[in-house]
Order: sequence, then structure tokens, then C-alpha cells
Amino acid sequence: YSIKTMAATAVLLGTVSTAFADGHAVTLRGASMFDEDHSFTKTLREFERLVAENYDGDVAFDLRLNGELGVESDYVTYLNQGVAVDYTILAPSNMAVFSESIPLMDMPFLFRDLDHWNAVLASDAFAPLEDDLREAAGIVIVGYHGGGVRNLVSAEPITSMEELADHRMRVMGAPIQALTFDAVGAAPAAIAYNEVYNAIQTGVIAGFENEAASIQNLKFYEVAPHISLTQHTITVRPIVMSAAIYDELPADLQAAIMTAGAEAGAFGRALESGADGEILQEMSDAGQIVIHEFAGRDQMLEMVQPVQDAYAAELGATELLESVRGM
Ligand code: X1X
Repeated sequence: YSIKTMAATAVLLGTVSTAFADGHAVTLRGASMFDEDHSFTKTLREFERLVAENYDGDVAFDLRLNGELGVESDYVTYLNQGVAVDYTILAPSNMAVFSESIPLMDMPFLFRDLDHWNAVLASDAFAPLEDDLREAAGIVIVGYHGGGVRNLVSAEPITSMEELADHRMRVMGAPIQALTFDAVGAAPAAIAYNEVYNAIQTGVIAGFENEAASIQNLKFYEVAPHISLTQHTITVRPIVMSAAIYDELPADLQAAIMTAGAEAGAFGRALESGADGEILQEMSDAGQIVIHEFAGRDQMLEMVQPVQDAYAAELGATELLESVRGM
């Protein structure tokens, strides 16, 4: 290999060795499915700024937006292999393929309200799940973004348990997501995020579930303008790095990344949870969505709890689940 060839290879793989390509000692490649307006991208920008601020050495960032490098289910594979994507923000349920336990963090109806969500994220309750993710997936959690509230998003209104029955809806790839919506009577199917818009448009599914920021950013309202306030999830969205890359970095850069991850996460959580209601209102005011009350939320919660219990028991995480519920 000549240096030029190595540089080209490094650019393709997006590893720390991109130093050859752009003259920086370390260049890290990031990925976002969204544009600059979405809270994920803003949080990753803040993360970059804080890493640079906390590190004395030479580090640069190359953040690819608008799904240029695919969707989260792709990023997970790249992070695991240590190629193409070094840092991003991911839904735990999109990491299920490598770690069975990580989706516990974002299973529907885990959090009672924002106070509960805040208390759990301020604790170290998820530490065993983080350890499993590092071990099983080669992915390091450096901070926690999140705070969006997920609702049903559909082509036709869903306002009651009766209307939810057999509703063909997309869920994220983790089995606990499908089990949850199956338990409440819907007909869930795991479909890649970048296929959801077309799948609704062509009638393959009748809807999905998502938070306001992403519905707005990716214009899902064009095909699914009905939002039913099931408020079943408050999102937890780890800021993550590939362990293969992280472990090769100098110790002072690793320390800067951990500090930056924690601070950028807090910044992002305040941003997304603060803007969630406003974004729904904006879309409603613009005539893009119609918001519906959902009558059966308490019933859903009751039907879902045994599913959560069984999932936790299978993972040997009953104590963890109980401690989260007890906070
Ligand atoms: O449903 C998904 O796959 C996505 O929904 C939103 O865009 C985000 O929460 C993202 O992390 C992913 O979960």
C-alpha cells in the first residue's frame, strides 16, 4: 500500500486512520439519519464541539447527514465491525441483533412520566445493559440523548382499543417491540425505517409509531397524518461509539469523549423533551397532522406489563426492571 492508497481505504472505512486523508491526527466519522434541524444532529454537533473543547490534541469530525450512510440498523453493523461509522445516536431497539438486553431501555411503557425517565437516566440502573452492549456488540455508550414521546402515527385515525385491533403497523427490529404491540391486539411487523414511508404509501402497513421530531424531519405526515396520543414511550437514545475505534484512541481523547458524551446527552435531552409538544403543535397548526386522544392507554399498560416481566425474566434482568419501576 502506498500512503495514498491507505488514505483512500481509510476514507472508505471511516476509521481513525483517515489522518492520512485530511492531515488531522484523528478524524472521526459520524452518521445521522436527519438534517441539521433534528435534535439528533444538533446533539452530535454539540458532542463534537465539546470533544474538541475538552481535548488538547488534534481531532476532526466528519458527520454525514440525511441518511447518507444508511439508517440505524446499518450503523449498528458498521459500529460492530469498526468500519464506516465511528459515532452516532441509536435507538436501543435497533441494536437488538447484537444484544438481547439493550432494548429493555426503550421498551414501551417503561417510564411513567418525564420525572421517572429523568430519575432513571440520572442513576446507574442501565450499567449492566451498557456492559452487555460493549461485550456483545462492540459498542460503547458515551452519553444519553432522548426525550421524545412516541405515539401511533397512521393513515387513518386510531382512537380506541377496537380501532387498534389488527392494525398493521411497523415496529423497530427488537422482538420486545413486536411482542408489546401484539399483546395490545395490533398486528406489528418489523420493517426498516427507510422503508416505512413507502410501505404506508403503498398500503403494505397502515402506520407506525414515532416521536414528533422525526415525524416532522422526515415528513412522515405526508402519508400518515393521524397522531394518536398513546404516549407509550419516552425515548432513550444513547450516543454511541464503535469500541474498535474508541479503544485505539489516546486516553486523554477517550476521557474528553466521555465528558462530551455526558454533556451533549444532557443538552440533547433538554432540547428534544422541551420541543416535543411544540413540534406536534407546529405540525398541527400547519395542517400536516390531526391529533387524536386515545381512549385505551391504561388498558394497554395493563396488557403490556406481563410481557415486560417475561422479557426481563428471560434475560435474568427482573431485579433491574423492578429497580427501574421502583424509582
Ligand atoms: O423508529 C425508528 O426506527 C427511529 O425512530 C426515530 O427516528 C428515532 O427514535 C430513531 O432513533 C429510530 O428509533
